[in-house]
Amino acid sequence: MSKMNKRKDWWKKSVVYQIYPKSFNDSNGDGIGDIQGIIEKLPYIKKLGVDVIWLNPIYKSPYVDNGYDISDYKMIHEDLGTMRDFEELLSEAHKLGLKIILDLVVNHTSSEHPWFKKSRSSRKDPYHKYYIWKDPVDGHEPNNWGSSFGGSAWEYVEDVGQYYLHLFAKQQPDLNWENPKVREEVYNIMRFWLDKGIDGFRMDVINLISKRPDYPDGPVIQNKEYGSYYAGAANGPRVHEFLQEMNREVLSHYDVMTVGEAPHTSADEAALYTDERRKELDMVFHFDHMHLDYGKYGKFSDRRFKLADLKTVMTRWQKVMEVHHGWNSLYWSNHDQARPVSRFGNDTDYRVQSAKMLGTLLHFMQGTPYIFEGEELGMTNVAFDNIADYNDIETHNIYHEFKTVHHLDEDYIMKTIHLKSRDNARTPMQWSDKENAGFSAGTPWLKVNPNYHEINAASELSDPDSVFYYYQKLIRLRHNYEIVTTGSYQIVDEKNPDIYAYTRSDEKQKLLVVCSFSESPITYKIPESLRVLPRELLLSNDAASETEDSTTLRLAPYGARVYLCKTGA
Ligand code: TEU
Ligand code: CA
Repeated sequence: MSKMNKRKDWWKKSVVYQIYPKSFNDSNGDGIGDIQGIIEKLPYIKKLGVDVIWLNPIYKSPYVDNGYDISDYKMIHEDLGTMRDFEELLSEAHKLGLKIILDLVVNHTSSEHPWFKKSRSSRKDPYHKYYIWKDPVDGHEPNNWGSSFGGSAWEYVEDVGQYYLHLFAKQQPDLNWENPKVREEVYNIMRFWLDKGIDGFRMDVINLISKRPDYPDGPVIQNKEYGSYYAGAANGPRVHEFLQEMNREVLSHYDVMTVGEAPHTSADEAALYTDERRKELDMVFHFDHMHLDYGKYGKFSDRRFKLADLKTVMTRWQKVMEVHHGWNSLYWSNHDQARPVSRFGNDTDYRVQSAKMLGTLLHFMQGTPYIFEGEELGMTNVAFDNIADYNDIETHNIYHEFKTVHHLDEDYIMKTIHLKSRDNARTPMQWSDKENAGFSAGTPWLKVNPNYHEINAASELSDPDSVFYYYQKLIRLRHNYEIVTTGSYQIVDEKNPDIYAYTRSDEKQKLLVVCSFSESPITYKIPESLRVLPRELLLSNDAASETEDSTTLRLAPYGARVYLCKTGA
């Protein structure tokens, strides 16, 4: 029975904690994180203060793409546990006031899914049209699209004499959303989980589900071998129609939250997904800030982001969502991205300070913040010397492409992998300085970051000045100050080369957030219009802040401050 509650926007005041189950906590010593392991850590998650847990895929999968290749949407992957384990997790989480959202991966399935096995058997099979098949053009692939994981996005199958589309690995065939039977199957899967009482979905590359019917060639960018599929597959002609149908048929009947992953989507396009009047999704993950350090070959580069670009991108998203009744998702990292303190901060001399600064910068913006497991500890990137120590399909593909297509040298290739591999986020959670960082009594499926002796939950829980307790304060301030949810964003001193400052305003008060990206101490003059206001220090990541006068802040390297200024009666 679906919950016919009026949909509430509880997610606007929530903070989400993302768990990559394989890497979170191993309860049975097989080296793989599992659902019972998550249950063991619910008190830790509750102590942090978050409201929602997002689980990366937990379904049956051959793990070609670590669960983003699903072969049974209604079965729990045997490595993670059983359906009873999941139901126990959901029940225990709800008892603690924690909501759980699942990862909905319906742009594609695994090639091991029974639907695909039937689809590829014959053009006449009723399931054939569940996927996207095209006849060869002049004996070749139907167009020049490349897969996200290297090679062509088309795979030829002799039995049917056609190519099928896979925007990701060839073991991840794209579903044909033009087929109403496919859409009904997806809605059925969603109701299956929603009727168990889950609290929503993160929707994997949901903006790719509607492809342009002419499947046009794409431009060859980032020195790739094949054309980009973004123009032909991102934000396609029927995507909003499909999502409004999904909302009407399923989501509107439940009190749930949705966040759609939307690569290659501008703020203006994203507003069409998240404008609550359109009844599609509550928010989307964009990638504009994730692309600021892309280089000649795209993601795998040794370029560093520029603060000016970060200010431009974040400000654009804040203003567009505000104007269009939309809502932001706020994140620095996830299971696909490098660790924030390594990518945007300083993970050596100023690791703790810069981790706290990055948390401050993000958590006072408009939107729902997402904390990826270990971010609350200031966990860092890893640097495995040998490519064989990496697991991720994307990493292995780029290694091969850089070697065989671009003939780059091993040192440069490994440098870009150290900086950008998705395995940076997937090394086991660091619980203690015990063997395997307390993650497993067995051999972890992916090596633990050797810095777990210094960086781990146990040591941070016993240190009142740790990143963990700072994140706890960030979350508490969001819960306690309505202005963090509702205030209007305004960037301050935009041209400052070292400082990112902004305000959030309502009719009576302003939040002033000042964050330094400099590795040197900075004397910062508060802009005239703000320095005259009475203000209260809400949060700071260094003690010096206690002794400041009203006009000048002396910020330590990566210093951060949050003030509440009274403007009205
Ligand atoms: O990621 C989609 C996506 O855009 C990624 O390919 C991203 O661009 C890339 O990982 C950046 O390096 C989603 C999932 O989050 C990812 O884990 C899956 O591999 C992918 O879809 C296919 O399901
Ligand atoms: Ca296990």
